[in-house]
Amino acid sequence: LSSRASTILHALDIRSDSELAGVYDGEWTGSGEILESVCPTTGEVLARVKSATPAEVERALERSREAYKVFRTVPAPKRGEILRQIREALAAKRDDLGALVSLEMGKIRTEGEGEVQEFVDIVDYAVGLSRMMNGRVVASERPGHSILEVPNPLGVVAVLSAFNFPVAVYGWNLALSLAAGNATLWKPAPSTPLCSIAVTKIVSSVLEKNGVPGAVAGLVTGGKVVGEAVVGSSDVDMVSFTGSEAIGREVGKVVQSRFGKVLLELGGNNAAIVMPDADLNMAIPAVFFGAVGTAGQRCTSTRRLYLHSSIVQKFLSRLESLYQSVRPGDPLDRSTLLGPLHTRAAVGIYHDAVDHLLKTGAEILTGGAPYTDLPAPLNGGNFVRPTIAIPQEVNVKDPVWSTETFAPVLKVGVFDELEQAIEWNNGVPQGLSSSLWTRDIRNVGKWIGPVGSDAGIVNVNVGTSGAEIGAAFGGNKSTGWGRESGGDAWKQYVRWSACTLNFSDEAPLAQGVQFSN
Ligand code: UN1
Repeated sequence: LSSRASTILHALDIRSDSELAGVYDGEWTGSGEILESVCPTTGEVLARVKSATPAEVERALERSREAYKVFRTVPAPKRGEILRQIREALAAKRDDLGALVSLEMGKIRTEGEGEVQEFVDIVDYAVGLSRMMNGRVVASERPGHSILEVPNPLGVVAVLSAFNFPVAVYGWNLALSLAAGNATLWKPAPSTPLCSIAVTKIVSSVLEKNGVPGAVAGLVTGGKVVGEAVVGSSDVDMVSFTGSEAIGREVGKVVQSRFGKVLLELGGNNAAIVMPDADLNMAIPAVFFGAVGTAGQRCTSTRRLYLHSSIVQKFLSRLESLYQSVRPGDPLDRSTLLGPLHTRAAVGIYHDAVDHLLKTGAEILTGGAPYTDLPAPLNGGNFVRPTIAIPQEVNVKDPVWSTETFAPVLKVGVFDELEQAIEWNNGVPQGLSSSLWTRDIRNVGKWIGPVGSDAGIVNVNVGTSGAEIGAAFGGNKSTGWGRESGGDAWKQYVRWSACTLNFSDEAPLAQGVQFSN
């Protein structure tokens, strides 16, 4: 193993000289198919992980259920105290875990660390929540009666997370699920097993110290078969899935058909709209980060840019020079802004997208090809040039505009009226994030109101990506309508009971119904 990799793995107590156990259900096991963790920057195999067999998935599900039965009786503020310790344990490993995210996923250092920070933040939030997951008392129409809406723990929550946020998105779910008194079973993306093992080690050591069953935060690594077993299991009360629209559609159907709860976080195809009065000194760097940050691999990445006709030239020439200043490099190196795509397959997807743009007559302003001349060891990585393309026309029904390409390809369209740009913003199947740049309050009112953006995230003078944890995160339409992280998202992680209590000596029926003569 390169010293670059071994230092990081060592700091997180991950031994990569032998095959690693990829299943945790209170004990570390795993005897299934081998998953290779491949560094996207160099192509180096970082570790080989033994994923879950069907029998191991079964056992993990059983243990999760048992763990839930114990954990649901722990008072919520006590669960909050455990969360507080998890927060401390994560914060202590922030740099090492952030580096592992960069090593295994490929995002740059500050973003890898930011991802761990996002986990820390949501755990902080959940600590507070543990004393605030309140139900309510409803006025009853009957004398001597009272109605309570009571939140109780839900059961087992399965989290199927994506490669692009291999730590934070699990964190969003784990934090709320723990506060709510559930057991959580994590099925991470098969290409980021090390992140999930490192996180599970940190979390389980805190659980153990507190005498809580480890299966409260279980892990089953694996591919499609493991995912299907988890999603299809009636032992799982809620499935929280992050990934593509195509797979999300299947997950949704399977969980719905067994009447489970499902929370979907699917494709984003996010637009930024820039008005003539916008502060371009703010808007241009924000679009640059939104489109090129994380090498375009956030579900919130900016994929469509709608510019007012009066500022097109100015905007694009400045954006283009930012694009041209960016150099690919090792994401672990603090000066790098552009890391690799996560997989070889993603390079193919990038190629296909650029091909399709060219075939349909788009102008490629900059980029359009992978890097071919990088020095070793970066020549083993999946580096592509961030691309700006101007399609011939804006036709939101065309795949050029209507599909999410998980790579740094930004498409530009030109408008004259805000109404037109909003129509384009809303005209695609997805509805995750959106961003308007303006200083005119009338535009803001339009944008955030009933005739405005139909996305779940509607920003003003803030880019499409990089949301804080405080508000609920999620998207509408084919993004799946799920909400995670802050706001009222926790309400999905509990089961609600409406309890009507009668303290009187009579038993009247509601609505004045009489059933005696
Ligand atoms: C994702 O890309 O799946 O808003 C999540 C953001 C991050 C989370 C992205 N806080 O970009």
